[in-house]
Amino acid sequence: MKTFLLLGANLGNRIQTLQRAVGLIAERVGSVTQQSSWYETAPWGVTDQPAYVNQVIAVETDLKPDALLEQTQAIEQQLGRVRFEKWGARLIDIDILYYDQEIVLTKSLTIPHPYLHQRRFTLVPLAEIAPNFEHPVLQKTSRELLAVCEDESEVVIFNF
Ligand code: A4P
Ligand code: MG
Repeated sequence: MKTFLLLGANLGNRIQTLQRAVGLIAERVGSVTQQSSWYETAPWGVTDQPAYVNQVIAVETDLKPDALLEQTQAIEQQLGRVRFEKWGARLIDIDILYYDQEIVLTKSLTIPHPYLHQRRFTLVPLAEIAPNFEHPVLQKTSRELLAVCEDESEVVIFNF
């Protein structure tokens, strides 16, 4: 199964945290087949927090969605994530954007990710690596979702 994951970090050494997350995902989730550029993005939701670095990766995995979530949450824990408030600052956040074309709606999991189409910090890196992947509910490609997205928050390629 091909899954797309969104990685986000806005505290500490953000790039190093993302690189460590990709390494752990490759060990525990499956082969990482694509990685977007790193993007520095204005905080969305709670705006009074540092800028994020976001990246979208594609992973080929044998894990079922619930086992995938268990692994991504364990990796968040291992990388020292402490959750202070919803949408607030964090060392690392890993969201499951897509799991093939499947639609998953359980107590702990909503796939496609419910805010995917509303946030430029997700759509810009996603459209970079998967411009023609179709959202199974909205039936639009990443490129089409980005074209109609009303979010205007800043998303720029990360510069050292
Ligand atoms: N959950 C349900 N569906 C999913 C899914 N598809 N992927 C559940 C991952 N988790 C999913 O998430 C809370 C619960 O969501 C999980 O326990 C899981 O069962 P969380 O990551 O623990 O909490 P959170 O991240 O504070 O809340 P939430 O609603 O996930 O927030 P988001 O949507 O992750 O937003 N601004 C910028 N620029 N870049 C960012 O990356 N991220 C956020 C967090 C806010 N602002 C941001 C960014
Ligand atoms: Mg999250």
